[in-house]
Amino acid sequence: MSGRLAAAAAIIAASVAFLAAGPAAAGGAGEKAPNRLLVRGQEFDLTLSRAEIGPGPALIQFQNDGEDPHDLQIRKQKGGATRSVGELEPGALGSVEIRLQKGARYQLWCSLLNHRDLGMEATLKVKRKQPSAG
Ligand SMILES: [Cu+2]
Repeated sequence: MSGRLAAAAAIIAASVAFLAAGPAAAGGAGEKAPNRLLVRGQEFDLTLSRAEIGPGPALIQFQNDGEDPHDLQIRKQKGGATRSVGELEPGALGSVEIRLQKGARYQLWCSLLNHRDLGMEATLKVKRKQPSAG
């Protein structure tokens, strides 16, 4: 029971840290902050913090909320290079920076064993335009 609570607290802490480091945390003049996406994986699904994201540079974070190791693969639906966050132990957080093509769709999945077939996959849609900064 306390293990579950600790895991839940870790998830909340990760989410808060993620939200706190939003676009406003971006640095120097003229440097465009990457868009951010948090992907949470467990047995057996992937949950995206947003279904759509702006084009251009993106920081994709992968949190293993499960009880088994998982990884995260990302590839444009129409093909191209596969980027990945390597295998993570339960509770671990990893990230990868990627440049997202406007209007494209990307597949995300876990490549371990048969996890993808079991449901560890998701689709991310890239908008045609960057939403105007608020
Ligand atoms: Cu997996």
